[in-house]
This record gives sequence, C-alpha cells and structure tokens, in this order.
Amino acid sequence: MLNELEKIKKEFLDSIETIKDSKTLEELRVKFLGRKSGLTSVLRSLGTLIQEERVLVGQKANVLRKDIEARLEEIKHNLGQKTGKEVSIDHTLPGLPLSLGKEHPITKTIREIVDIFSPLGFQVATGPEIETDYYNFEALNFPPEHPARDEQDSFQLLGGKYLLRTQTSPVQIRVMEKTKPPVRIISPGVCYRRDNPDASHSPMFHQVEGLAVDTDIHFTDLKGVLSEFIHQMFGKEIKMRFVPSFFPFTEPSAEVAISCIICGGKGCSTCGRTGWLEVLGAGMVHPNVFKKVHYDPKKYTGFAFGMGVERIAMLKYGVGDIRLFYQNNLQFLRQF
Ligand code: 2NL
Repeated sequence: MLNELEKIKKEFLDSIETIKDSKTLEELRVKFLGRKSGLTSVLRSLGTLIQEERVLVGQKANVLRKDIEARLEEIKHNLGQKTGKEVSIDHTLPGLPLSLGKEHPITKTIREIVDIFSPLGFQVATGPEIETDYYNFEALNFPPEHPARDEQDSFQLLGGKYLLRTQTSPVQIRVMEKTKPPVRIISPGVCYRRDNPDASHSPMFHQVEGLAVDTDIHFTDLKGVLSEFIHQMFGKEIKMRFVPSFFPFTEPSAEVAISCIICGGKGCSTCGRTGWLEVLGAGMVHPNVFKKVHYDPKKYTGFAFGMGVERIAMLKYGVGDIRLFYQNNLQFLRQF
C-alpha cells in the first residue's frame, strides 16, 4: 500500500508538467482525486488492513491527497494569472461604445463651399503650400515694392528661395499655365501670414479662391455666381452688396458684404453698427495676370474671388474667436 502511494505521488508529479489549461487541469483532478482514482481505492481498502498499518497508510494517504489538492489549486491560480481565462466573461454584455470622430468645422465649411460651387461647374484644384516669390506675388501683379511682399508679412524659408503661400492664388496660376480657357476652378487650402494671433487673426488659416476664365466672362457673371453662393451658404433672405476695393490682381475689384446675420441689417456690435459684414474679396482678373500665363487679355476675360474659410465659419456658426478652431477643445469641436 505504501508503495502504491509512492507510485501515485510520482505519477502525479510527472503528469502536472503536462497541464497547460483548465481542461487538462480538470482531467488530472479527476484522475488523481476522483472516485475511480488510485488514491480513493487505497482509502477505501483501509478497512482490510490491520490496526497499525491502517493508521500509517491512512495518514500518508491523507497527506498525499492534501498535497495533490494544494498543488492543483496553486496551478489553477497560476493559470488564471497567466491567461486571464479563469475569469468568466459574460459574452452577452453590450460592448464598450466607440466614440466616433467627426469633421473639423473648417473641413466641414470647406466641403459646404465646394458643394455649392461644384454644381456651378467649378472643379477643385490644389497645389503646394511652399511656393516661390514668382507664383505667390510676381505672377499676381504685385508691384516689386508692394508691402505684402515684405518679409514681415510672409514666412520665408531658409535660403530665401521659397516662402509659405499667403493665399491659394498660386494654384490658379499653375492651372492657367497648364490649361487653355475655359477655366473654372476653386482652390481650397491652407495659407500662412505673419500675424500675431488674436480673436480674428491666425498666422495659419484657410482660404477658398475661385477663378473663371472664358471669352465672354463679365462682372455680372461674378455677381450671379457669388449671389448664388451667399444665398446657399447664409440663407435666401440675406442681402449682398459690392463695395469698390483694390487688389493688385483684379481690376475692377470689390469687397463683398452680406446683411448682418445677427441683427438683420439694423446695426449691432457684430457688424460694427453698419448692418453689413464683409465676407470676401473679388474682381475681374487683371490683364497683367493673363499676360504672365500667356492668355491673350484681348481674347479672354475672367473673374476671381477669395474668401477666408475661418471667417465664413465664424459668421455662419457664430464663433467669436478664430483660435477656438485650433485648440483641439473637443467640447467646442463636438458642436458642429
Ligand atoms: C480676399 C481677396 C481675392 C483673388 C482673390 C485671384 C486669383 C488669380 C487672379 C486674380 Cl489667379 N485674382 N484671386 C481675387 C480677388 C480677391 O481674395 O480678401 N481673400 C480673403
């Protein structure tokens, strides 16, 4: 009987090496502690033994049983820690909600602008943010001493050959260089100007420019297209007005304003008590710009416009500070 117990012990110690999961663990538990196990049959046959043997074998058998139980318990604990599988999982519980991201208000506004101009026949054109002085200023008829060329107003890249574009017009120049009229494009994108940030200025901002060139483009076409844009963007009831202005690259030039969306034109703090809000600049493409891209200014005419996306978004959504767009404040961004 004592030999039998030694054999069981040895066999048990050998076979615990094979335990790799809770299933093999349970199989061994049944094999060594179950009703049909060797240990159980030793304990059952104790009655056949004489007094002294019964006490000795009985003690040894119970010690072995406790050892086996303790060892299996220890292995079970370790398995649970290693795999985590011993923790029961309720697979019917609902999952953790995934928080979906959403469009940034500036991206959203660009998309809304594009969605208005696309059906009017304007194709989206994009181009480099790092530009040369030629594409950013010279081709756009900026006089050599124009203050906008000043290093104060644009970011020059080391070496002096390149700068960060101050508007997206260089894209339109590049398109005109490559394609013959008719041209109808809008160019959304990021621009950079050396400005100190405040509620209405940011050194990095977004712009959408538009350009239409053909043999018979007139100021009325510009007015019709922008009127459609303003009414779709801000509402049918909104009034629009053109105020004479100046840009080097357009002649004549105009500043376009809309009746104040806050006070309806009566005058309030948002519109500076004028009843009007400036929303974009526009005009007829200057003949000097056409000459730069080898378009014949006697044959072709065109209109162009440019708008700041942040300004449009601020007016449309009632945002009082441009810096809110760049601070990754989710409480702000989730509202759009
Ligand atoms: C503004 C004014 C404007 C343009 C941009 C343009 C481009 C070419 C030729 C002529 Cl290639 N003009 N762009 C024209 C008028 C105004 O932007 O205040 N933007 C925020």
